[in-house]
Amino acid sequence: MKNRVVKTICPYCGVGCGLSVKVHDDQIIQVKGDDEHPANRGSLCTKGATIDQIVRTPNRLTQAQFRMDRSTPFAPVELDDALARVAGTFKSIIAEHGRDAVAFYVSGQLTTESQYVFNKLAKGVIGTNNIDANSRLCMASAVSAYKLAFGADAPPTCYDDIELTDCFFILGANMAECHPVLWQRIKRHAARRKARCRIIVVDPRRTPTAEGAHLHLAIRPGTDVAFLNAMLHIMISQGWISERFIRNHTEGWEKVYQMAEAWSPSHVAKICGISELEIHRAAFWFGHSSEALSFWAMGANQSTQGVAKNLAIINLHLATGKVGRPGSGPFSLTGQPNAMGGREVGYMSGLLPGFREVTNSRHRREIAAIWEVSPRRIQSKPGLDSVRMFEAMEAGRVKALWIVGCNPLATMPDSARVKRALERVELLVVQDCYHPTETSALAHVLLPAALNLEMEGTMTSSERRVSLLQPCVQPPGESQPDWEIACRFAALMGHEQQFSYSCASDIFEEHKRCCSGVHSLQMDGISYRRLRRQPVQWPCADHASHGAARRYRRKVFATANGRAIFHVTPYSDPADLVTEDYPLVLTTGRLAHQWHSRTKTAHVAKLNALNPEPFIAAHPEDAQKLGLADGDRVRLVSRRGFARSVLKVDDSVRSGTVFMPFHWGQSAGENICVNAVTHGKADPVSHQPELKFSAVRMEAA
Ligand SMILES: Nc1nc2c(c(=O)[nH]1)N[C@H]1C(S)=C(S)[C@@H](COP(=O)(O)OP(=O)(O)OC[C@H]3O[C@@H](n4cnc5c(=O)[nH]c(N)nc54)[C@H](O)[C@@H]3O)O[C@H]1N2
Ligand SMILES: Nc1nc2c(c(=O)[nH]1)N[C@H]1C(S)=C(S)[C@@H](COP(=O)(O)OP(=O)(O)OC[C@H]3O[C@@H](n4cnc5c(=O)[nH]c(N)nc54)[C@H](O)[C@@H]3O)O[C@H]1N2
Ligand code: SF4
Ligand SMILES: [Mo]
Repeated sequence: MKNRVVKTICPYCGVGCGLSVKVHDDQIIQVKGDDEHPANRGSLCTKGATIDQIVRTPNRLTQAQFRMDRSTPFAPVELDDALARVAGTFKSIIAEHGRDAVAFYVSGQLTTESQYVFNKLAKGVIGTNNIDANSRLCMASAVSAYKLAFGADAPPTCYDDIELTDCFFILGANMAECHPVLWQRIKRHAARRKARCRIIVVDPRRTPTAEGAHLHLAIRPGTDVAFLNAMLHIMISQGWISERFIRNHTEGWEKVYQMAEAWSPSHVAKICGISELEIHRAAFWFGHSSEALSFWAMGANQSTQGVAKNLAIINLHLATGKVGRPGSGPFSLTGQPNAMGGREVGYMSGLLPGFREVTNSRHRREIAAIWEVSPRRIQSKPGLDSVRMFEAMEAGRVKALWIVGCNPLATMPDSARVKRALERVELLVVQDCYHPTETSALAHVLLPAALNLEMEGTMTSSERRVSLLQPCVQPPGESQPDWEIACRFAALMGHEQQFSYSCASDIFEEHKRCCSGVHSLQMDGISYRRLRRQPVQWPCADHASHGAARRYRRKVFATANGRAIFHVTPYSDPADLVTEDYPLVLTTGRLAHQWHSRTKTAHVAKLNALNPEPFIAAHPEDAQKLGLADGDRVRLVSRRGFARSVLKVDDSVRSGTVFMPFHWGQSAGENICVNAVTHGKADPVSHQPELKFSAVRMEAA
């Protein structure tokens, strides 16, 4: 057989790099960056470059498996048999306990088509809004903030703004490790512009990103809102704001102006544990540069102040008029490869496709018409968000859970609680590409999913760019694209007609209909045929036009009166109390060469050589106070549980703060999972849990 070259998209992060994959005889023989893809122009990071090794692993789940109870081993079954059993149990649970006794937990790592179909299955067919996504742990706060400030979700910016800005303001994002290809672009641009371009990084750790910055503000974890309010305070007092922009294009300024007055830099310097001068410098560079581009990720979103942090960043852009023009704007980074697709299809518990809400009766009617179901099928009350979904399972209210593309036992906060919840449900269905994972080991039914590299579909990157995935190799065994499994199930539930798609493109066309007429999300100009030639950004009204690289160019926002809205952002302390018993702050996060719970990266020798094992990083002063030395076995104890690892004495974390990566789940060793320590308290608006702040003590293990 001849070699073929297939163009597809990296299955890892939200940068959305194009891949050019050489295939021989159903085997990937070479992976390169796609020179023509605008996200990466040929570049790749270590993860993208090694995807050939995650495809044919010994633990690929290639067949459906079933067991009556968790004490017996799994037995292989035909996929349709497995689905028939799931359908039977779903029906009897619904008959006895109602539709909300079942729930779905889905993923930003699925294609848009799969996300769309699962959402339709839950909200339209079964009639429960109990479908939520791992995005709740990831970008829920950004979604809420964009809607509040601009009237519609999604960043107004694009990657090409990188080469047009004078100031990068990076807060709570470690781009060098988590969005490496974008970071390379930032570094290249800054090097070219020399003193005319500044990089500011706000992070309690001196990450590789902070090492590459001109100014690193190592604020105390959780104090961002105070810091951002002080930046606004300085910009107002120095006259670096744009009164014209504020007057003509915004509302709510008066209250924010008054609020900012209270946040003097001297006061805030104490709260944040940095010097006043540093705040002045950051404000000067942001306020004084012609253009400023803000990037943020989990250091902002994963917080009980997640929405306020987002809004406080957006306030800076609105106050200076640095939005809706090339080189400027607020740019939240999506983490997963297709978290943005999930936003389009509305796969979280309160949303419907096309930026609609379940609480809005017109929205329900519009979507019910497209789904060909009765509008009464779609419930008007938001379903359970992820954290509450697991609480409801623990309490026995949710009795069946179907997980698609998530590993919550390893990745949700407070894993003891997650385990109790998963063990209590009468039916746990896990649809994954691999088995065992921490979560799949507790399942009753396993459904074999194809990998992104084995299917057609679309994914949308951080910059709203839709790219086409094309199958490089065949899915092994009986594994199938997630959407096909959902459609087969829907047929068994008596809804064959509404799920009679012959290919992924049929689903995309239906998804487009949901977005048609929604000005800020139009996709009418995007089709598989067009995507085969090149990826396209939305909104894109028709085939003749390019997708919009930037939004709000005319300074007309998606709010009712077209004005962007300032929001008052009061500062409050994180939820978990730091006390004598729990004197340290644990923050958690990522390493450059591992991906989440490692179901994929564990198979790649090169990546494991680079980030071989878990550790707990602590400042030398904190280690010394406790009489601990580098390499000691230690454990972190919180009010929920503990996690152990090897101590890495490291002055790159602030004194008083410790850091542990969350890549190693329970299967990597006993008591090794950091999420045994974290808690589920969440932002009151976005319901995103505070994975970046837990009070702990450290002790010798
Ligand atoms: N290599 C790799 N890349 C990935 C992933 C991966 O697993 N591995 N996952 C992808 C996904 S899903 C996501 S969501 C993104 C996440 O990308 P990032 O958000 O960049 O990654 P994190 O390490 O979770 O957190 C970022 C930083 O927030 C800092 N931080 C903690 N608390 C605070 C705080 O209170 N304030 C501020 N300002 N900063 C704080 C941490 O020290 C950390 O350096 O990465 C994506 N890319
Ligand atoms: N302590 C702490 N915890 C965190 C975070 C943190 O910063 N700190 N970050 C949070 C964030 S931002 C995120 S996004 C979550 C991620 O949380 P998860 O999504 O739960 O983590 P993954 O390990 O990526 O799990 C994905 C699962 O889906 C499978 N999978 C991959 N691709 C597919 C597919 O195409 N189809 C199917 N059916 N299965 C697939 C994988 O094998 C794996 O088992 O973790 C969160 N948890
Ligand atoms: S930067 Fe992200 S999308 Fe690009 S190759 Fe690396 S993991 Fe893949
Ligand atoms: Mo994420």
